[in-house]
Amino acid sequence: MLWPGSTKEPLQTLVQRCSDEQTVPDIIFSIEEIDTSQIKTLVLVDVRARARVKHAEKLISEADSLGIKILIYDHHPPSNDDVPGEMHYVECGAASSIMVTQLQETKTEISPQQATWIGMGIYEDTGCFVYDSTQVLDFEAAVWLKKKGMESKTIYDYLHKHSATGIALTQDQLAVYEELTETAKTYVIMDKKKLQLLRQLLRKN
Ligand SMILES: [Mn+2]
Repeated sequence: MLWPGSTKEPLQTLVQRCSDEQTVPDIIFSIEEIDTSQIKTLVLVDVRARARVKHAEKLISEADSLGIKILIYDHHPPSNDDVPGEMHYVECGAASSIMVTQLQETKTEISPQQATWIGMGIYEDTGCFVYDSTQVLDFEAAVWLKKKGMESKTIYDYLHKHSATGIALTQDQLAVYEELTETAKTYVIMDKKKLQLLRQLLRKN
């Protein structure tokens, strides 16, 4: 999986969390890391504008001569800058929803963890289903993922920390947040029974 540089850090966190999954692909951050002569198909997801996939430009421009087939799964509307290839365009709020239709069509089974990560794509890209671009397909995809074990709490926790959908934290702020949560200690100042007694006393006075 060739990944654009901009989302490197959150992605690394994600990959670490998924490391117990056998199906997590190797992440490649630069095209220079791979032997392009071995590539038969280039699949673009959530992008169709050539200007946004500069990191894969080498493969796109040489696709014909290298015999590489290009498949595109995207929910962005067409433009003059479209990458040439076999386009699978669906009008919906999240490319993840399109991928869910592919999983449904091919009757591919997924784990609860995979359902959670795919679901996160839908929550993120639809602003938790409130953006105007959100379509019926996004809701239907989420229903399917929920049936496969998608964990809403994990999505809430992750988006809250990493996304503009929740509280947007910078990498520095996130580091502080993580240090604080990791080093936090619990002190019991007063137990529940004493607290209730104190409240009763205060009420009487
Ligand atoms: Mn998208």
